[in-house]
Amino acid sequence: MSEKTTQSAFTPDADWLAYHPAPSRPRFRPPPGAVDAHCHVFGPGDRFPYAPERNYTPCDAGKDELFALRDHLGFDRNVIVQATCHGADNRALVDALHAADGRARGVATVRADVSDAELADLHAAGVRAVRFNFVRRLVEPKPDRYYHRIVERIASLGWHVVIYFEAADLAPRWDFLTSLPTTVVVDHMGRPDVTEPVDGQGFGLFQRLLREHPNFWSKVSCPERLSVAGPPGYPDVIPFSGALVRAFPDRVLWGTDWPHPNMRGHMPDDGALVDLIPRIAPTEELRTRLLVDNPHRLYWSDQP
Ligand code: 0GY
Repeated sequence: MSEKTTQSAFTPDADWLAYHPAPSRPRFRPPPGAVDAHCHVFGPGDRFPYAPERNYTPCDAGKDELFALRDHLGFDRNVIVQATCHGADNRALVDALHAADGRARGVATVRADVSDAELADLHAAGVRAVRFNFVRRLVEPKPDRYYHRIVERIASLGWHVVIYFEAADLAPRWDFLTSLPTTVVVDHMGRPDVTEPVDGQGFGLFQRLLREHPNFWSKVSCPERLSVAGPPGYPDVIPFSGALVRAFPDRVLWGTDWPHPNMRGHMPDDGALVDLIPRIAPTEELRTRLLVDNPHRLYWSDQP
């Protein structure tokens, strides 16, 4: 990892892969109102410094680039997820939400001692969830009671929880996860090992989580991160995301994950990712639920 600076400008990690400079225009046209429900903004670092406690330094990927990608891909709205490189400093996220003119909602990272005034400001900007991240290469997870305190703080706002964990964490964290009283959205299908069968032990347990706990949702995102087979079709991931779309059509979300932090080996073409949607959601009805109805219900229910 390259040296981290506290200056106003930041040097990306030496092995950092920048987002695709010219994504293709997808052949699949998303339905009106479609939402990219998992993407990030990074910096720009001279305006919104990266957090001192971060585990990586990305290249800047700001709101203007994100909104240009949204339009290029044929989407209408974004759900912008706070990334660990900004820690619990949500200023870049809030700035993007204000600039989006109602066409973006946010998922913030807050500490357990967040003030009511800060929560109210985040809500006014368009934040509707907090993110708990248990991926150890990104953050040091805290004791369960820390997250429960945050859940108590957000309850009155009607927010939900977005969780990022790896497949091996599901069994040990089962009791904690299933104790959460809010809607819970799991990032990237809980990161299955796609060399195992869809109905194998690992992904079987994840499907059981959704089957037995109707407050759980899943993002059917990140084929590029999970695939062993690789681009452009990521064929080994399609059965996993397709199974969730079919089994839980009202509790799935789709996102690009732009600007694809910490990708190793290759950077996906965002247009090619969009072209995979009809393969995981083969009917118009499934696609409308995945891209429009579900994210609107979760993030824009207070607004048409
Ligand atoms: C993602 C995935 C990653 C990073 C983060 O907050 C983050 O830094 O979520 C990752 O490295 O797998 O969803 O953006």
